[in-house]
Amino acid sequence: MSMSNANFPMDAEGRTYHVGIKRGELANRIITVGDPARAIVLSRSLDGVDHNTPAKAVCSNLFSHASHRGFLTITGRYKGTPVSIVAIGMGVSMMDFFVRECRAVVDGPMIMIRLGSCGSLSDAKVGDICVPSSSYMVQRNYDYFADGTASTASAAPYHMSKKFDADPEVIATLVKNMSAQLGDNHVWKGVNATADSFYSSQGRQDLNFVDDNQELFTELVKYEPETLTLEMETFVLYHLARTSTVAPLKEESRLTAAATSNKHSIRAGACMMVFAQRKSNDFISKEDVARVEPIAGKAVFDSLVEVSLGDESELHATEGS
Ligand code: R1P
Ligand code: URA
Repeated sequence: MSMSNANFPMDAEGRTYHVGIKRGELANRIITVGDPARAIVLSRSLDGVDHNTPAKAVCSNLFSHASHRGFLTITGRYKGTPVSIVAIGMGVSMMDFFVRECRAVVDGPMIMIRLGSCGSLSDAKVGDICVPSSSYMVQRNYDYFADGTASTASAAPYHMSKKFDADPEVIATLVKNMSAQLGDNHVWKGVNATADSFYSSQGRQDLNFVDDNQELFTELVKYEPETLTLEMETFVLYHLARTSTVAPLKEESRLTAAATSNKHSIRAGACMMVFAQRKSNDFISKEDVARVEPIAGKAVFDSLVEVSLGDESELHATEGS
């Protein structure tokens, strides 16, 4: 694969370097998930899908592209509206690749909703759905662990960022549609914490490493009493949506953060299925994942097509190619 433009690499066909998609292959309305198998489960709700397609395959009448870096993009229509599903793998860097590369190849406003899994710090049980209206980032403070520093450092071992908000209408629509599918008592609102590790910065105890995280849950709840969930991507989605510009800036009119308007080209939201109940130590069963995933997926698709994008500049995404 030969690429040009070191600043934003693309190949001769206009495919982005990591997600591997080009203009015309992606809808303005996107569900993003971690697991490619979840993307395939969700794709079964798209219009015109052949339900005899083998379980692990994408139906041949949908557009799909698997990139060399592990991203899987599927595009079709839901109730007549073009939508895409993009599986990104795990972690904040993958979310950053996804948001920036998808934004680069689509014209007009976009909506991106993450359907992920999470750990619950609240009373939400395994199989319940959490819909966070904002997210902060929990990062290991690497300096704290530098040789000879930990015992004397006054800094804390983990750093919590400021919160960034989701789009309120997207969140309200997700809560409504999730409640319709699962019942009010299985849908939770609150704040998400995105961690830079599944282990240390999510308070998991691992005696093979010095993590100094025994008090982390207490610290998180003290920092933000409405902390509901711990996972690994949502903060970057909310953060980038809130720093997205209405139209690509011209170099000469580059905005500073302080001057950025409150209008953005990306509307973002997220919801997570509770896989790990961190207070009771329960973990979800395979059967519960298989039960909840498609139902939650339908609620996300319903929300994705219900929220207005502001104008009708939606791409007519490729179908059947
Ligand atoms: C960790 O097991 C992964 O699960 C969660 C975390 O954010 C992390 O990516 O989300 P997904 O199920 O979407 O991957
Ligand atoms: N994903 C996470 O990041 N953490 C959990 O505990 C479960 C899923």
